[in-house]
Amino acid sequence: MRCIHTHLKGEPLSSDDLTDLALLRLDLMAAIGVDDRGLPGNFSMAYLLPKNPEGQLWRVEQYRSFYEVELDFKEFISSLEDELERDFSAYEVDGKERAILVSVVPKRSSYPIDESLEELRELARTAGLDVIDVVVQRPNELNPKYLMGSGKAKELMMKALQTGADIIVFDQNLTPAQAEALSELTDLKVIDRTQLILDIFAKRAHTREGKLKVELAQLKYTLPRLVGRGVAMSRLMGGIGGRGPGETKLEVDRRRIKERIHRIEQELKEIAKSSRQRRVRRKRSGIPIVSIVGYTNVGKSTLLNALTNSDVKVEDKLFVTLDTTSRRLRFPEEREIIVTDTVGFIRNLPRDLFDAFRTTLEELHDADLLLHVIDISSPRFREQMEEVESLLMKLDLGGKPVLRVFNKMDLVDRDYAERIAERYKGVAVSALHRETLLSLLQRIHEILWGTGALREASASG
Ligand SMILES: Nc1nc2c(ncn2[C@@H]2O[C@H](COP(=O)(O)OP(=O)(O)OP(=O)(O)O)[C@@H](O)[C@H]2O)c(=O)[nH]1
Ligand SMILES: [Mg+2]
Repeated sequence: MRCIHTHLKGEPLSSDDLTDLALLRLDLMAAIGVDDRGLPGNFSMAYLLPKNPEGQLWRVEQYRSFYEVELDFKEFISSLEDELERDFSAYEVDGKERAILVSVVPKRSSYPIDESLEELRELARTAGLDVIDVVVQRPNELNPKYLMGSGKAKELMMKALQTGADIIVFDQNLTPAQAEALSELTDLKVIDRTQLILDIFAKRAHTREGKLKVELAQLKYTLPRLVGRGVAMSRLMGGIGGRGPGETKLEVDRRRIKERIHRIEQELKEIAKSSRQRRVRRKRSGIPIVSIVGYTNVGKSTLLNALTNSDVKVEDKLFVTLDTTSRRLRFPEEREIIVTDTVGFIRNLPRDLFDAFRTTLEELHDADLLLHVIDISSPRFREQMEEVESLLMKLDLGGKPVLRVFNKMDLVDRDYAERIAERYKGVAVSALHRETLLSLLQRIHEILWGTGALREASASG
């Protein structure tokens, strides 16, 4: 497909011509000048280049006269095409989608760009994306249409094409209008942080309840983005690897989605009722409940496993656990507790997901003690700790006894771990090394049953 047009004053190809060439993936963009007599004059053409070390996207060739052009166009384009084809198939790495991460932050803002991008990178990795590039834009002011300026947005799309990216992930959340405007610039998928997290949750949800909650959050996210046009819809909502609410559901209109939301909410209410009854029974049994909370990937499930000899799934990825798991832990003298593991927290947890998982977190109200697990080996552990604690406040859990558990002490200096633990009145442990858990068990015992010394902690499931 080529675009041949006239330039009445014989001017060379404009930058708009060239961006169209790239963004529309044309084979050729040509301009024919017009001479004084109104006949064909000079001639310029541009075509896309295969990947090259100079990072050139296209080549422009100029001819003084249209009649000088001697080019077997068909042959030229088909050999170029072959080259481009080879280029692109070379990109495929074990079927992973290639992502470019983008952060757009106004110059004066104090937003923690690097930290946030680091976390976005982790999220992308968890979602199975292969991050090939990270782009940071610092405009004087945000452009409401594309977040960044339109020139920069086009540049970004071209870079994506050139590097063979499949998907662009924004660290900032895009408004429905921005998501639509950006998708119009390109064939690539454009998603934001929220959608990435929704996607991970969708992949992770296993129980009926978990699946319903994630679907609810996805539908609520989708609804305001279903404005009019149907074309961008499947692209916008396809999610990574085509997950997400699925094509057919996307074609249904807003009303059907609203109905679905209503039905899910009803079903979740039923589920909540029966789990409330279960909780009441458990509460009545009088066995103290200790709930493990904390940022995602800090080692909550590992700790549950170590404490109770269980084998809840543990992985070095974000949001491995979505559903609550409870296990018993016996102390000497016939004492026992119920330990529960919960979904991890994250900064800027998408509003819809927070709402959806609120009921899961409401179980925390039954807890007699919260173990707040913190990954002491993370350079961001203080921010993560504050984030979790402010979320607990939001959930009205501020009054619960909390014990801070500084995990992964095996990865840091021992003195450092102990100093931090002392400063925050917590304990330092390594969930991977059960012999480090004694002081934790001691503290749990003290908090629940007073000071009686705990000599021999038996951690049998
Ligand atoms: N070095 C070290 N690694 C640990 C320790 N505890 C957990 N890990 C690792 O940290 C990663 C995350 O552990 P999980 O137990 O899945 O973390 P989580 O908090 O349950 O994570 P989510 O459920 O995804 O929120 C895994 O790779 C664990 O092996 C520890 O004490 N030391
Ligand atoms: Mg877990």
